[in-house]
Amino acid sequence: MSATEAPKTEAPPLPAPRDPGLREMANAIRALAMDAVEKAKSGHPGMPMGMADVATVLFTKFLKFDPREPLWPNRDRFVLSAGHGSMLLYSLLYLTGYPEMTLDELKRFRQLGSRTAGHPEYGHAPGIETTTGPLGQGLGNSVGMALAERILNARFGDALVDHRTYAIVGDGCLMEGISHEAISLAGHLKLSKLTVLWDDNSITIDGPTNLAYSGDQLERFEAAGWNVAAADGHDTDAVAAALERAQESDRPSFIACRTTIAFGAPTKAGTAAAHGSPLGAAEIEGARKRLNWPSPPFEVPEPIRARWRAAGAKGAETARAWRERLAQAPAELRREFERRQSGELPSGWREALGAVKTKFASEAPKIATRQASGAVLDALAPVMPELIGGSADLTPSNNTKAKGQAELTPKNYGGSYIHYGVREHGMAAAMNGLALHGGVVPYGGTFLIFTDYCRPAIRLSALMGVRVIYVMTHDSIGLGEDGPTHQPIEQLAALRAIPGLRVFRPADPVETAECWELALSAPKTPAIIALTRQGVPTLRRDTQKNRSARGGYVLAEAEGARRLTLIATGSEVALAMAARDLLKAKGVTAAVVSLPCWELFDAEDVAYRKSVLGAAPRVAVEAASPFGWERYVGETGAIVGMTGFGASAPAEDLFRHFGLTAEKVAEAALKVI
Ligand SMILES: Cc1ncc(C[n+]2csc(CCOP(=O)(O)OP(=O)(O)O)c2C)c(N)n1
Repeated sequence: MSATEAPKTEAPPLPAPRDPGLREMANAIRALAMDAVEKAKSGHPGMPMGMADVATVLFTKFLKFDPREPLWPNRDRFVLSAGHGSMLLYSLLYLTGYPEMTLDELKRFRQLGSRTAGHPEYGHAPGIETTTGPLGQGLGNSVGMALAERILNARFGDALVDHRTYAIVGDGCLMEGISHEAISLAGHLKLSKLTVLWDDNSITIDGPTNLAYSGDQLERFEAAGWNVAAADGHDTDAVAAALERAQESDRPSFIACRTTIAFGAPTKAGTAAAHGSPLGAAEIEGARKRLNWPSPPFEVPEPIRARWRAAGAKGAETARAWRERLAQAPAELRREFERRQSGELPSGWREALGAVKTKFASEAPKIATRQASGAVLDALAPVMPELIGGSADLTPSNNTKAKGQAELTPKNYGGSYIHYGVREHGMAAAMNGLALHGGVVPYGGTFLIFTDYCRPAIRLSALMGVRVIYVMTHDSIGLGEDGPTHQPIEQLAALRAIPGLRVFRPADPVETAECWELALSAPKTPAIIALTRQGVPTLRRDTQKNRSARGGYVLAEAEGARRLTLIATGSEVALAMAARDLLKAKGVTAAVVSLPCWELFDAEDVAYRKSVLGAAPRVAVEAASPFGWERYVGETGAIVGMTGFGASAPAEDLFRHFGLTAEKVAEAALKVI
């Protein structure tokens, strides 16, 4: 039998459920999932049908939520990491009474403009805490959410912050590499209020998991410092008992829930055929019989619907009691809590940043922009308690730890600096979770080259529109001797290709402060700040305006009629300035444009862009792939960049070797005018 072929014989009747009432409620999920997938002619019925019992126990007995107040800050977080099972989440939101998740939305599953996208999308409907679908990401997010809870609990106390985070993962989530980073980070940090429920059904798309996996997940989690348990995922008592025990653990909890994919389907249950295709009319009819669910499609019998609604209504009282506690909290604490929840930054942060900028402009240091970034953080950390920094084991290189920032440890969740370990992907996914949770503003560092190790999570930061700041240093061949494995070439272009992400590459210390200001003041936009390892001169002496805010600007106008425009970013802006001098000596008047952020510049109106770029021929300079620069230099311009990989040598030798010198830029310029 092939993996997707269903057995011919019909399965025997289902064993009697432990709790018929709960089974009926779970069957409502099963029916809605089958019907919605069937109507859409696409989707994944197997997972929701398999995990329906587990989810019913979680949502009726454990999860603290209020559909009428879905953003209540102290709610438990629920993450469906196995995002292909989205109908599980949508059914739960509908059944428990989230007003925006209507039956009509379920009927419009996977259709354009519906709230019920193929995979859960953050922002489409209240109750969807994060975007999932790329397997394992949700698990990574849940670690960040559980961490945010501990951080805020340390600051605001049990009365205001005391909730749990639950994630449902599948075999796929656990096979993905990111799961390793996520679970070992959570275990290390002893995130005891995180509970992961595994849909242990031994099925993936290709067939049984033993085609590709022979490890032991319980032992694996245990080795990572988790509390582990196993339960029959269709035995509601056993699931409830395991969830109960998880509440007592001083470690994060992992519960393997043994389930049958597409539980109830007569011939496809337990097979890969039920993973990602509509079951088909005959199979659905058979499932309705086996599950004793005679109702027509999309109809939930009133008594069962009423029980679900009652379960959904339970949280209102808990939410009300919490609001009362907030109202009774000392005024200053309450204001600070509310400010942090809203994402509004504290008064004084711009002044603190402005002071560093002024200092840079007056002292004009020749320092690496990573050092300038470190100085910015030194100034911001004391006035921005919500800043939660970290690095994937490159703290001294990334300059990410501000003076006075305490380390966050399992003994001190009040710290604001996280040693993420060598776990770039886990760090990025956790930062998404931190930002989604709210109350904190995460930033984290590694080398720019290793954005490749974070990319799936960076992409989701952009897709969701969350304020995560990636501090990515060692941003070109300027890092020198570490060589081509460490020298980013195509990374800037690849990051600029991600919609909704802002890629900043500041030229000097003043621009570094400006880019930080821009990254922080965009509450719904993630940012990459690409920073140099090597020293760069301070080019900007003016500080009145944030000139990086328009993405690009004329740093030095041509002396006389402009015959050429040199455009550069980061460390190459100084190089362009030197080329401008060489050209001047040859009688060519050139302007230099600094372009620290393409995305902001492209959002400016045509008149502004034209005024900056000018009508004269253009030459772009960036020690990276030329990919994409054509848009600014046109067909008649030139691009001085890196057409291949770098090499291992001192930085100055590399810039010379690869033709990234003022002389070469001037030479290229003379050819285009
Ligand atoms: C990173 C990533 N790789 C591949 C996929 C495609 N995909 C979706 S579900 C799935 C199999 C997942 O198996 P499992 O988690 O066991 O789900 P189940 O079959 O039990 O529903 C795959 C490979 C994906 N969504 N994300």
